[in-house]
Amino acid sequence: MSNTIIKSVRARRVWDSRGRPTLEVEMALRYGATGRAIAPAGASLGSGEAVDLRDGGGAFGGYGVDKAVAAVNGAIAERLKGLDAADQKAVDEALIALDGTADKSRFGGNALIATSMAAAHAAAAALKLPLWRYLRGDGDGLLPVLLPLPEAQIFGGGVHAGGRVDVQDFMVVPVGADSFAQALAWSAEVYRAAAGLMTEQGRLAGVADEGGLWPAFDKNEDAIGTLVKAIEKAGLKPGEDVAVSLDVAASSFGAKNRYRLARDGVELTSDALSGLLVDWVERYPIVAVEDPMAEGDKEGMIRFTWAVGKRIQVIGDDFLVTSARRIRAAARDKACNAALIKPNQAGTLTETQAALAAARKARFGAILSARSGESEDVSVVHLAVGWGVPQLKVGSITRGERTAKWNEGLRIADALGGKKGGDGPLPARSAFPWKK
Ligand code: 2PG
Ligand code: MG
Repeated sequence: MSNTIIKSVRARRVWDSRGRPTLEVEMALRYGATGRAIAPAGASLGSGEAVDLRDGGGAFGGYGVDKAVAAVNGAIAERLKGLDAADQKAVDEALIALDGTADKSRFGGNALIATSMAAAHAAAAALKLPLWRYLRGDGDGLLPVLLPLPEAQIFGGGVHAGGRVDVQDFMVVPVGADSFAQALAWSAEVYRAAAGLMTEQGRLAGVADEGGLWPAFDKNEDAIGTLVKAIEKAGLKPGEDVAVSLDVAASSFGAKNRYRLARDGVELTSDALSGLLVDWVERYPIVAVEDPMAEGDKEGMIRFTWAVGKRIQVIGDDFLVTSARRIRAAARDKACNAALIKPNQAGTLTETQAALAAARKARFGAILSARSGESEDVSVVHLAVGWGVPQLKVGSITRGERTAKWNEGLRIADALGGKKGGDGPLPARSAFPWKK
């Protein structure tokens, strides 16, 4: 009798890094194995994402999850009991059918993703495997296991910093690092150097939602300039050792043909915003730009990708919302060349994996990503390693909900490198083939 048959599913309210309620789902299998997962939550949301079920009303600003918890403890638990947790597809299909809505709004994307991930954790526990190893399966047995290349936030802006600057994430990508450990060490040195520069300029003013430094700048571009200075101050070569990556998150300050960069005091057409970003790409060591245009501005995405898509990653986040269908369409239109992969945008692991498969088929880059509202849950790191996703984005190198993920990556790297004395190679060169 299989030891991965689901015996019970229970949810509880726990708290995320913004102090908002979220839910944790715990799944118990026959013969005692258990697995649990916590739903993350975004702040800059794509309109095509799976919708979280929130209670509304006055408590917790409307962010309560009592209804989502009740959905798991009631209908979802009832339906999943007796299914095989190791059959992720069957579990996810049951969740999707039970919810019955296109946007997962009945039971909530939060209830579904926590349940879907808890099933994977429980099955891995029953088989006595680390989650990444369980997810990898047997098929890729001969391929080397790679650690993802980190993308770490140094300044946090946009809706994660009260709109203090318009661009949302100013990140570093340690393209020249030889290992996951070195990539993190370099990111930490740059963070420290950036904090030092902000102190010298009298601009150090706390941190944004993902632990990146508060962006007390006069112009958006100043943040990029300071980031490059910080890389140099850390004794690293901008572009060669450590490159810059931006998440413009343009949907949060504009839509088709009307983008208002409040910090720069300008209102730009899509064409002009593209021109501004291309200019930045030309003058700074930028290797990736995420959501350069608003989610509905396909023409703008095509224009920007045409201009720089051969040189840098143009990443779709709100634009693609981890949807296989949208990724296929973007590939046809040449509207970007990389996909941010966020499990809770899709709502289940099976749909997340389908989006990843579509990205691979399109020869897109892929970045497994956490959300701005996070917890100690480290599932995303295991998904990245287990599924062989070449890059990982989990916010800054500070704050427990972020370091929980980076540190889990270090543990996996150690476990992998134990035999050879190394700590697992990075796929850096393949993620950015135009770098050395
Ligand atoms: C993003 C993420 C992470 P959020 O836009 O890529 O930075 O933010 O989770 O708020 O969508
Ligand atoms: Mg984004």
